[in-house]
Amino acid sequence: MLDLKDKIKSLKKDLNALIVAHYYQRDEIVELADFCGDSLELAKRASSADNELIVFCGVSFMGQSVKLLSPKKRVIMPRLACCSMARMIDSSYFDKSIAKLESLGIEQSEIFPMTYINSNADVKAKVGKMNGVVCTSSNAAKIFDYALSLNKKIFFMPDRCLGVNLANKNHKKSSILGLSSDKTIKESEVICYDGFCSIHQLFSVSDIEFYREKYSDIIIVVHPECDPKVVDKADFSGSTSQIISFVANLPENAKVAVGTEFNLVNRLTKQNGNKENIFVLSSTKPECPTMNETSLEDLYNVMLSFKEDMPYNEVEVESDVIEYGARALNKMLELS
Ligand code: CIZ
Ligand code: SF4
Repeated sequence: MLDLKDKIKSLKKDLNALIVAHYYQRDEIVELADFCGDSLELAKRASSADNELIVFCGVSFMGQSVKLLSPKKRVIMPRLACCSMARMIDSSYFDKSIAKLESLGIEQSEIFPMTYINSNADVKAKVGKMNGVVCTSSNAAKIFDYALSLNKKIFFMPDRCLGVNLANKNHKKSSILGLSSDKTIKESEVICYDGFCSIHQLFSVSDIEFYREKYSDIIIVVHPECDPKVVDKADFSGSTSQIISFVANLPENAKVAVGTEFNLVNRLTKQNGNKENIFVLSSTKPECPTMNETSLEDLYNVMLSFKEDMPYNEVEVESDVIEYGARALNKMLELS
C-alpha cells in the first residue's frame, strides 16, 4: 500500500502541480517540495513555472504574491495560515496611519510607502496605489537605497524592527507610529508601523551575552526581524537565504548561534554535518506556529480535493487588488 508521501507524489504527477515550500516549513514538507526557498524566490519560481497549479506550503501572503505576479495560475494552500506580523496591518490601518501622518502636517506627496513582503495583498495594493514598493529581507537594503534617493519620508510597514534596522544601517532618524512622540515622528526620515514578528522577538541581548560568555569565539547570526538591539550586537544579520550561505561559508569548526525560525536552524545543523557547533540563539524553541501548521495530511487532502473537483483553500485576490498590488511587487522586482 502506498504511504502518504507516495500518494502525494502520485497526485502531484496527476495534477501536473508544482509544490513549493518556505524554509520555515517542517522537514517532511520540504522533502516533498519541488523547490524550497524564501518568499521572494518562491514567488518568482512559482509564477514563472509552466505548471498551471501551484501548491504553496507557507503562509497566506506568500500564496497571494504568486497570484499578484501570475493571476491566471491557480494556487492552493494546504493551510491558509496567516503570518501574525502580516495580520497586524490591513487596508483600514494603512489609511488610519496615513491620516495620522497628515494630521501631523506631513502631506501624502511627501510620503513614500514601503511594505515588507510579509503583508497581505490589500496592503500591497494600498502601497501600489501611492506608487510605493514592496521589499523582502533579501533585497531590503537595495530597495531602501532607492527609497532614500526619492528624498521623501519613508513609511515602512508592518515590521518596525526591519524598518528601524534599515534606518540605523543608513544613519537615518526613525520613529514608530503609536510609540514615538509626534515631534519625533515629524523629525524622522523613516516612520515605521508598529508591527513585529513574535518569533524573532524571542532572541534577546542576554541570549547573545550568554553564548559569548560560554564560547568567546562564537559567531552570532540573526534575522533583521529581530530587535534592533539584538541586530546591533550580532556579527551578521541577513535574510534566510543569506543566513544559509553565510553559515555554509564559515570555517568547518566555527561555532555559530543563529536567531531565526527553528526549522531552518535545525536543517542548517543537519546540512552542515557539524551539529554540535550550530546553536539556536534562544532558550525557548523559536517555532513559528503558523508555518508549523502544515502537515502531510493537509498537503494530501488539499491536492485530493482539487483532483476531485472540490477545491478548497484556493487563493483568490480581487482584480483591483491584483492591479495595484502587482504594481508595488513588480517595482520591487525591477529594482532588485
Ligand atoms: O522573505 C521570507 O521568506 C521571510 C519571511 C524571511 C526571510 O528572510 O527569507
Ligand atoms: Fe510571520 Fe514571524 Fe512566522 Fe515569519 S516567523 S511567518 S514573520 S510570524
